[in-house]
Order: sequence, then structure tokens, then C-alpha cells
Amino acid sequence: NIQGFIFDLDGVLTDTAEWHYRAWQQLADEEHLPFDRQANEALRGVSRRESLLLIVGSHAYSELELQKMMDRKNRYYVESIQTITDKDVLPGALNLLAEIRQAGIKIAIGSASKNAKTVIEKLGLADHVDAIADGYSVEHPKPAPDLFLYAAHQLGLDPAHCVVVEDAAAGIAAAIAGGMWTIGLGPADRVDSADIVLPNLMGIHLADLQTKLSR
Ligand code: B16
Ligand code: MG
Repeated sequence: NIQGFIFDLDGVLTDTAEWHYRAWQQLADEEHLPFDRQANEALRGVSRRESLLLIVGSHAYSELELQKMMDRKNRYYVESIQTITDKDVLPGALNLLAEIRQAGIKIAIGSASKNAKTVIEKLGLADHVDAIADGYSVEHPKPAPDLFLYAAHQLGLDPAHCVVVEDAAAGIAAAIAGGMWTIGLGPADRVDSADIVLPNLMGIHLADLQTKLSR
């Protein structure tokens, strides 16, 4: 039986992916590195450093240059998320969070982002969750299980009693590696290793998820 839900942030509770994309695109354009929406798909749920390494490819940059580029991308991104409000919570998410809390089940957010706390505050979700694991919480990013194990630990729960809700292949892999149940959001080819695959959280009820996960 499920005692805790761990929600990814970007792509699950809100759509900051577009802002991440635009910030990377601006950086790539300035650096004359080839990049587009298609290439951006590989960056979904991937940490800032890993994302940059995917964009620069085999181009040689020093560690200092990489650091400066990461800082620059983050400045563009942070500037764009200032306008986030509670209207940017994705459809169905708030209702599901309320049902979970009502049922006495614990809730954590497990996001690779170092900006997760800011985004959660701006979305008005801080009071809806019991714990936050973010880009500062652990050393090894998804697909390592560390972030979700940290979140389960923060909730005081056995990972086997937790379910992770994710939109990224790296996130589903991380949850499976951590011995957790998985709900994948998005096209099946991206999250098909999840226990349950859904297009998004719209119209999704806790009872339906519990039934499917107990089978
Ligand atoms: P930051 P998630 C991830 O958030 C994003 O999906 C990914 O695009 C981003 O690169 C990563 O956070 C790091 O974000 O640069 O703000 O630290 O999906 O794990 O909530
Ligand atoms: Mg995500």
C-alpha cells in the first residue's frame, strides 16, 4: 500500500520546461552551438550540468567557461520564472494533491532543479507538501535513485511504499532504481517502463491510482 507520493516538478506539477528550453536556446545561439526544440527533448529532467554537456557536445570548453555558461543560462531562466503564479499549476494537480493529503498519505517533491523551492513558492504549493528534495539535496542526479531516496527518507517512509510521478525517462529510471512504484506522464515511448502511464494529471483520482497499483 502506498504511504507516500513523490512528485517531480517540471513537467508534472507545472510546465517550466518551456522556460528552461528558451534559456538554453538563447545561450546556444549566443555561443553559436546547434540547438533546437528537438534537441531539447534530450534535456527533459536532466540536471543543469548534464544539459549543458549535451549541448556543447564535443566542443572544447574549460571548466570555468562551462561554469559561466551555466550561470548565464540560469540567469535567463530565473528572470523568466518571476512571472509564475498559482495559475501555472497544471490541470488536475491541485485536486490530486488535496485527495492524497485528505487520505493521510505523505507528499514530497523530488526535482533536479536548484530553483525548485522558488517555483514551488510561486505556484503556491509550499503548504501542500511535506518535504522538498531539490537540486541541492544530493550529489548524483537522476537517473541515480539518490534524489527520490532522499525524498522518501525526508517523509520517513520505506521507498517500497512510495510512488514517484515523473515525466522524464531519467526520472522513471531513478525511481525504479530506488525500488519505488512509478507513474509516468507523457507519451508512452518516453515513460513506458512506468507501472502506470498517463497523458497528464487531468481528471486523475487517487482511488484509481491505488486500484491500479495494488493489482
Ligand atoms: P536547474 P525536474 C529539472 O526539473 C528540469 O526538468 C530540467 O530541464 C533542468 O535542467 C533541471 O531541473 C535542473 O534545473 O537548472 O533549475 O537547477 O523535472 O527534475 O523538476
Ligand atoms: Mg520533470
